[in-house]
Amino acid sequence: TESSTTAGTASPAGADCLFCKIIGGEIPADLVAESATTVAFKDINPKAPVHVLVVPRAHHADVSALAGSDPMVLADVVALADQVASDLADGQYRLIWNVGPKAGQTIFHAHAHVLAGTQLGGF
Ligand code: DGP
Repeated sequence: TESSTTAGTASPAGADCLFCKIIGGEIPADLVAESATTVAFKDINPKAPVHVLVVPRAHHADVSALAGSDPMVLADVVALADQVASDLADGQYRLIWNVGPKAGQTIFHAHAHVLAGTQLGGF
């Protein structure tokens, strides 16, 4: 028989991937928006009045891997982030992708941070 793959899943969900478990409903999260390819839920440790993580359903380690293998889903993530910023704030936001531990990445399932709802400081 053929080996099974799920359409749109570039690599298998890691058994111990926290965000795969949230997407699969095994671990609860405060969902704020979703699309066919993407989910958005509140960050557990918010750094701004609106701090939402926008996450492709398919497992990719980081945005570099996502961009290389599925740029249309990357566009979906950005579009859902923009929608969340308009729904929960005023449409003005910062979008952050941490890539690698040196950048502060701790969850190795690609995700964009949407920060909004206040005047954000400079870098
Ligand atoms: P990063 O450092 O870019 O890998 O961001 C990971 C984010 O994930 C961090 O801001 C905290 C958040 N986070 C970690 N564990 C959980 C969780 O169980 N639920 C939710 N909603 N967010 C989490």
